[in-house]
Amino acid sequence: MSTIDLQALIPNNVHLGENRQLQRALEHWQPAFLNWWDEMGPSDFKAKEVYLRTAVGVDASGWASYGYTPMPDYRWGIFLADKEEGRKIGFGDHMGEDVWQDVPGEYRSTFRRLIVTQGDTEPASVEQQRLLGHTAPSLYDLRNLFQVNVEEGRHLWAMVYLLHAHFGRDGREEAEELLMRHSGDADKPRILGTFNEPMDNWLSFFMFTYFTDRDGKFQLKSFAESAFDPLARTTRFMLTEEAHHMFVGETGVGRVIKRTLEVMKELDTDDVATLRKAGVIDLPTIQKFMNFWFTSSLDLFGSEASSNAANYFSNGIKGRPDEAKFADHLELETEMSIVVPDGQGGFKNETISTRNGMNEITRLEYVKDCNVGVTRWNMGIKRAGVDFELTLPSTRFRREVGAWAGNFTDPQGNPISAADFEARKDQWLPTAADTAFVKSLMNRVTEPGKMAAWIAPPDRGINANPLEYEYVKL
Ligand code: BYC
Repeated sequence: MSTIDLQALIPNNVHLGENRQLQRALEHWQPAFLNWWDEMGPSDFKAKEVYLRTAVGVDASGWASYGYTPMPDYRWGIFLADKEEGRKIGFGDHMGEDVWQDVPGEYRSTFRRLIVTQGDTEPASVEQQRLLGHTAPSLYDLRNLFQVNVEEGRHLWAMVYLLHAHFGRDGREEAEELLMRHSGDADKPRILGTFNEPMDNWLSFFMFTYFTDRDGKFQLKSFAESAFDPLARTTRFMLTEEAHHMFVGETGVGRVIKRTLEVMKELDTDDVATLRKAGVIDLPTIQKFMNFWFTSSLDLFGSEASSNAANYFSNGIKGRPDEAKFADHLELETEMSIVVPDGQGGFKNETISTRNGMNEITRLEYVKDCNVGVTRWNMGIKRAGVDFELTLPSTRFRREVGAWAGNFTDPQGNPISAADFEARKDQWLPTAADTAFVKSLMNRVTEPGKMAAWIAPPDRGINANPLEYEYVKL
C-alpha cells in the first residue's frame, strides 16, 4: 500500500517530498488555484463551516474523513490508486506489454490534450454551479453541492499533477490555462459544450449531476484502462468520489418527482397550471429538463465514427469502459453498424470498423446506465398510480456533435425538417417560461431538516447523521 503524507502542504501519496522540483512547481500553482477558487468558486460562503468528506487515502475501507471545514481550507490532495505490480496493457496494438510509467514521446501531445480536456471540465462545473448556494432547498442539499464542488476541485488537482509530473513546461503552461478559461466566457470558454451551459436552478443541477457526471464516470473508466499507468491509477481513485455526485443527481431528481406526486395526489390533478400554482414542478417539465441535459451529455462522447477514438484505442491511450468484459481486445478486423442520416431526410445503417466506433460503444453503454435511474424514477410514478412515463430521447435527438449534428429529429429519433423542429421544440425542451417558472421556486431554506416545498426530503442524512444535522453552519 502507498504511504500517505497528510501533513504536507499538498497532501499526497505520490512521494511529492522526494521530488523537490515537482513539489515546488505544484506549490507555485497552489496559490493560483486558491485565487481561482476565491474568484470563481462558490460565491459568498467562504467563511462558513461545511460538513465535508475529505479524501485521506486510497484504501477502499477507509479513504475519507468527515468534519467541518470552511471550503478554502479544504485539503485538496493528490491520490493515486495503489500500483498493481506487473500490470499489462489490456487492449490495442500494445496489448500484453508492460504498462508505461511515463508517457512515450510519440503519444505525448495526444495524452496532454486528453488530460487537459478532462481537467478542463472539473473547474468548469464549479464555475457553472457558483451561484446555486444562494437558492439551496435545504442545508443537506447545500452541503452536497459544496461536497461536489470541492471534489471537482480535487479532480482538477489530479489532472494538474499529471501535467506537472509528466509534461514538463508544456504541462505547467496547460495547468495555468486551466484556470484561465471560464465556463460561458465569450473569449475563453471551457473546451466542451455542456460545460458552457448556464446552470441557474437546482433541477438543472440534479440533471447535470445525474447525466453529465455520468459522462465523467464513463470517460474516467476509459482512462482507468489506459496503458499510461499514472493516468489509470489517478482516474481509478477519482471514480470512488464520482459515485456520490451521481447519487446526488439520482436522488435529487427522484425527490423532485416524489414531491410532485404527493401534490398531484393531494389535489387529485395532473393539470400543469394547477401544479405549478401549488409550487411543484410538473412531470412534463421534468421530462424537458431531462431531454436537454441528457442530449447535451451525449455530445460529450464525440462523433459516432472517430479516427481520433480509433487511435486512442490502438495506441493504448483510452480503452472501453470495463474493457475486460469485452471478448476481443484488439478489434483488428471487426466491424460494427451505426445509424447515420441518409442525406434525403431519413436514416441508414453504415458499417464502420469497431476501432472507429469506440465513442459510440461508450455512448451506448452510458445510455444503458442512464436508463437504470430513469426506470427507478418511473417505478415511483407507477407506484403513485400516475399514468406518466419518463423516457430518454433517442441518441439522434438534438445532437450538436457527430453524424446527427445539423440534422433534426423528434425525441423518438425520426428525422423531421428544421421548420418542424422549430415549431415543436417547445414541447420537448425547456422554454424560457419553463426555466423562469423553475427559477421562481428557488428560494433558500436554511433551517436544519427543513426542505423547500418543491422537493421531498432524502431518505437519510450524510454519514449516518440525521437529516436535521447542521450540515452547513451559516
Ligand atoms: N463539445 O473525433 P471527435 C467529467 C471535439 S465529464 C465541444 O469525435 P474525439 C465531469 C473534440 O474534442 C468527462 N467539442 O472527438 C462531469 C475534437 O476536437 P479536436 C470529461 C467537442 O477526440 C461533470 C473534435 O470535436 N472527460 O469528467 O473522438 C462534472 C472532433 O471530435 C465535443 C473527457 O471528455 C463537445 N461535446 O472524442 C465534472 C475525456 N465533443 O481535438 C467533470 C477526455 C467532441 O479535433 N476527452 N468535441 O480539437 C476525450 O476523450 C475526447 O476529447 C472526447 C471527444 C471523448 C470528448
